[in-house]
Amino acid sequence: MKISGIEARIVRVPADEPLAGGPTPPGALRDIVTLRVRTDQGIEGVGYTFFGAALTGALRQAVESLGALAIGEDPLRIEAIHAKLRAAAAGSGPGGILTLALSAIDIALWDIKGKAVDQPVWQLAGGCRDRVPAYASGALMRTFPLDHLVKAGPKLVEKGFRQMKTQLALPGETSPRVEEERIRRMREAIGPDIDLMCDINQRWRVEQAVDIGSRIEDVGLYWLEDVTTADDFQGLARVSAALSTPVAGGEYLYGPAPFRQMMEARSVDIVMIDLMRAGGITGWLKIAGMAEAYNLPVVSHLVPEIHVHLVAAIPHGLTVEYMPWTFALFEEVPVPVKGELTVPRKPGLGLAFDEKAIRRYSG
Ligand code: SMN
Ligand code: MG
Repeated sequence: MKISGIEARIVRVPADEPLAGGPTPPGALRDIVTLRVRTDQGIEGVGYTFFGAALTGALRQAVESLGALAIGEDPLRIEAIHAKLRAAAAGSGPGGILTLALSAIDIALWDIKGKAVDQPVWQLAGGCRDRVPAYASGALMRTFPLDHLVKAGPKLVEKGFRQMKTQLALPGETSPRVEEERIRRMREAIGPDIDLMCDINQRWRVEQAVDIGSRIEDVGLYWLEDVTTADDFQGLARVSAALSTPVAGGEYLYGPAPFRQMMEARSVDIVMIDLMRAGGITGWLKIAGMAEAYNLPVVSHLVPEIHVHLVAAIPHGLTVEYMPWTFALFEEVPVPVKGELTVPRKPGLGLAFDEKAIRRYSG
């Protein structure tokens, strides 16, 4: 089989918050680069990537330029294609747009591989479980008023979620007391039996993370995420050592290599892997293998429609972030029942682009 053609587009989907109707700014959009990889045997793979923001045009171009180099190659030889494309981009890697673009191609190649052998990706990638927990995310953001959060949390519980994530490091004027108050109110709203995660998105300094993290230990967070600058591996390790609350991190790292430093430094208790920054499914699985060797559980970042495959594939996958940002692209997406996702049964990723939606939202 040979790759015969590729097509990349920019699709701008509404930036709404469907899980609990969060107050998102009207007209806000999220830019996604979609990719189709065609083969001479009629099998087509779907891929996509994002995080381009103002550079989304450049990201699409990178996907197109790399994709053009893959034409004529055997789509089942994914590592060989990675090596060729990385070498062709020479010094423009390993991070940034090169890796984000490579991820779109890698995802499409795994989809093709699954379709070629008539197996879903979760089975090809390890096939450990057929159901995984999922947590609600994006519904309890730091920009939303607390009044909304205390209603949204119970709404998510009503929908069957047993786990959900909020954020601290509040915008505008805040203080350790204000931060503490918000997380306590959130906990009261959902009760003691729901797993509550909290994302800081790198906004605290190390000593702030230790201070606020210590004040809220008894809230019993399931994890505290990205408590300080993501590549300050020693700083993260100080926070992890100081708190009994598990510290999660990894979504901001590009490719497998920095994860080695992060794990060696004992920076986190839970390894979060972002599919696009990891270098696609190939990179994601390598990082997951490294985490297993360090006796650390793995959680996913965004893109639940693909991460359901990956978290289910491995023995130490903890939970899938259910953040439906990319759902508008597809005809069908996985829906949790009682807080759990069941793995897709169709070959490959089991995802088909919704043509009408793609046309509606393309630039
Ligand atoms: C996050 C990061 C980037 C986009 C959306 C959300 C956040 C998360 O860090 O973990 O969900
Ligand atoms: Mg995060």
